[in-house]
Amino acid sequence: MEIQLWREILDPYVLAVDEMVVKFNHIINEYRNAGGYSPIEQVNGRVKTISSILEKAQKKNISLEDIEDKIDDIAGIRIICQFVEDINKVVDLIKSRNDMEIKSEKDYINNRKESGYRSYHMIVFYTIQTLRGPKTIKAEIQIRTLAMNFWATVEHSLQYKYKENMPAHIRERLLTASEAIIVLDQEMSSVRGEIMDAQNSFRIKANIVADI
Ligand code: 0O2
Repeated sequence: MEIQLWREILDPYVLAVDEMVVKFNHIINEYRNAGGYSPIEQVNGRVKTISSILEKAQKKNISLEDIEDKIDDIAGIRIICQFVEDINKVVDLIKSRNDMEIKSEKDYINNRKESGYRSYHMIVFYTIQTLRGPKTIKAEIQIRTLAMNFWATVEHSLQYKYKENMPAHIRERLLTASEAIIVLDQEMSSVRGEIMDAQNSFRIKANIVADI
């Protein structure tokens, strides 16, 4: 496929990712400006690269015409939370919006993947406005804690390094690390109230200083 054609296909996804990142960042600001704790710590977005789309299409036997139909994560949003409890809050928040319609959900928090991967996935329909009128695309929203993100980032790099041939002892270590992440998230949850109080009073002080 020609590069110009790819650009035409991917441009709406670029706009959708940009818009969604702005909106989620705005939610963080709304919480913080109200002096509250934001269940969203940070948000990132990316459009899948052409080579990664082609790789996935080949792996899943998807023809080029079916790419938009069958690949749900061309647009990807990653929402990072401090605590596991925040994840459900973010899920509810997304469900309550009228600019994102839920297509499907996967709960890898309570149903950890074989690799040890944990995260909450939502596929949403999102409509953007183009010169040719509205276009609805799909986006994958991954919601996870900072600790889960640490694990997934390291594991993703190792997957990339070893492809299909990750040595068994490394896979075992990653599983052990994934269990440690569950314990870490539980421990952090047990001090969640304390941390939120501390963060709120820090922000209030910082706002007072900024106002002076
Ligand atoms: P990348 O490079 O992050 O874009 P799908 O392939 O999406 O149609 P699948 O594989 O059942 O169907 O979807 P799933 O399990 O919801 O996974 C989609 C994405 O979740 C992956 O995208 C990863 O980003 C992440 N993910 C899933 N499993 C793992 C895992 O074991 N380890 C890590 N680190 N991430 C995982 P891509 O396209 O595979 O990769």
